[in-house]
Amino acid sequence: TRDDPEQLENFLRYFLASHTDAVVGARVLLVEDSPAQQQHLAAMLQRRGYLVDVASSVEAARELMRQHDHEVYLVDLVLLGAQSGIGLIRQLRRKAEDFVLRPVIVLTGFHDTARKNELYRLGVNDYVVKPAPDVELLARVYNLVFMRRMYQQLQERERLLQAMALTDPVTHIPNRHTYDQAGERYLERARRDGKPLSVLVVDIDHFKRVNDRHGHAFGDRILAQVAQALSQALRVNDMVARYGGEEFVALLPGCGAACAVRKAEDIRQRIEAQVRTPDGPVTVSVGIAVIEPTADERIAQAFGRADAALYQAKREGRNCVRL
Ligand code: GH3
Ligand code: MG
Ligand code: MG
Ligand code: MG
Ligand code: MG
Repeated sequence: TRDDPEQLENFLRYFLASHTDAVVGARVLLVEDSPAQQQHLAAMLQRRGYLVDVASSVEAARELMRQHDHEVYLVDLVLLGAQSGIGLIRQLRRKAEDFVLRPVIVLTGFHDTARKNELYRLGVNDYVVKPAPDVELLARVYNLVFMRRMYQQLQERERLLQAMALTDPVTHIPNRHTYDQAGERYLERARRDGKPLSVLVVDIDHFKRVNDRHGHAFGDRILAQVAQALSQALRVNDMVARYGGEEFVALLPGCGAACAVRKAEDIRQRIEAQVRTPDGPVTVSVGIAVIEPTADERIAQAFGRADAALYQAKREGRNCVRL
């Protein structure tokens, strides 16, 4: 077999042109006690852009692991010092995710099937008998760096999609979907705690006029400002969401009638004081429903009562609070 890394590198270079961050700058930990092997492997990896930390013992490896995050671990079995590489490998296999996030290649002189199988059972990703051709080692290291980075990108993307699915893009507060998921949970918790839960429905007054006079983009900015004022008025355990259009819903756990009216009035005044258009202050009307812990009511029914109270507030002149 020919040891020619060049072919592999050409392929990687071609591949990297469209996956720019793969491999470049990957930090690997080489745990190897033979100075000749250390020198050869470190230089070979460094030439390809890897950052290489070298340790001759498990103790030295642990020290380097405290200082840096490594993307691949190359671990020899027989090392300097009291401990063999196995102890280090066990340390690198505590959580299921370690298999992807802390990939291990065993580097060993042993050609021993039983030992090899034992290490795979421990959860190592790969097993290389020394001396291995450079091209083989490079390919194996690359596979693991690539796997790790793809996994991280996937996780990042998932976090982003999750956040996008739950957040309203105009106001950056939770959307209706989040409210629907949270509502019943809030109610159950309030009942368990033997405390009331208040539902507030907040609707901007004459919002259609704002859009008609100043445009939809301006209207969007007003929506965001109202959402911000609402968030500022609430406590950490409260939740507020954009229910739809220019209507918001807030859940206030542990808040009975007097508390809910006070909160709603605070919200109403805050928005009137903080949010304005060239025509004057923006105002909201608020409808309130209180669910007592003993009441047999679904969150959707309470929302209906709050919405009815909101209509009453609209009928009775707007810029007011009704229970
Ligand atoms: P009321 O005081 O009775 O609530 O009057 P209103 O004008 O606020 O109520 P109406 O339901 O008649 O109009 C709501 C307006 O909200 C109409 C719609 O164009 C606007 N709107 C709904 N969603 C958005 C949005 O995402 N952005 C903007 N800019 N406007 C929106
Ligand atoms: Mg050794
Ligand atoms: Mg309306
Ligand atoms: Mg309105
Ligand atoms: Mg409305």
